[in-house]
Amino acid sequence: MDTKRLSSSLEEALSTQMNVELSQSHTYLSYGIWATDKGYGGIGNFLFRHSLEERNHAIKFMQYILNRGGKPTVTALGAPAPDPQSLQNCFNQVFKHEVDNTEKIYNLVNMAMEEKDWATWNFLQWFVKEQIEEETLAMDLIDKLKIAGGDRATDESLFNLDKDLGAAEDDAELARNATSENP
Ligand code: OFO
Repeated sequence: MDTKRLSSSLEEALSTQMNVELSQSHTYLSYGIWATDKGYGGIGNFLFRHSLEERNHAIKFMQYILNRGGKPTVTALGAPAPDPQSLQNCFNQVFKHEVDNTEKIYNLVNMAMEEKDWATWNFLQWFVKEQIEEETLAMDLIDKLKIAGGDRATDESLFNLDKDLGAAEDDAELARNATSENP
């Protein structure tokens, strides 16, 4: 008996996204190495943690496909994105990767809606919310560097930024989670 509860096209699209998450993880790992090598150990650590998060996203896709009776396929990983040219460029690229990924998630949501596959649509809502957080986090990186002086930041302000990011929360605070007690 066929117990698969996913269409072949969604099974393939979700499997592709699993591989996209793995390649995001690959790129953040590479950016982390770049930052650490440049002497920004805190920023490197932040990027390594982010790389791990992306891998966890891949596992979430893998598990969902398996739970619905499908079979994901791990494909060859391409080369990671090239090393950034500066911290500014690194943070801009992180933001761009996240926005590109949001587009991909939205396409999956559209597919699930067209197929009226509400289980998959519901599963994907976790990623819609996650992408809001990840885009906010990337915007925060850009803002923090701007406050530190951007390309003209002093060594001292970069030292402090590096220290802060090394210890930063991985999740961005979202306005919708604010309460009057915890604004
Ligand atoms: Fe950065 O995001 Fe995964 O999904």
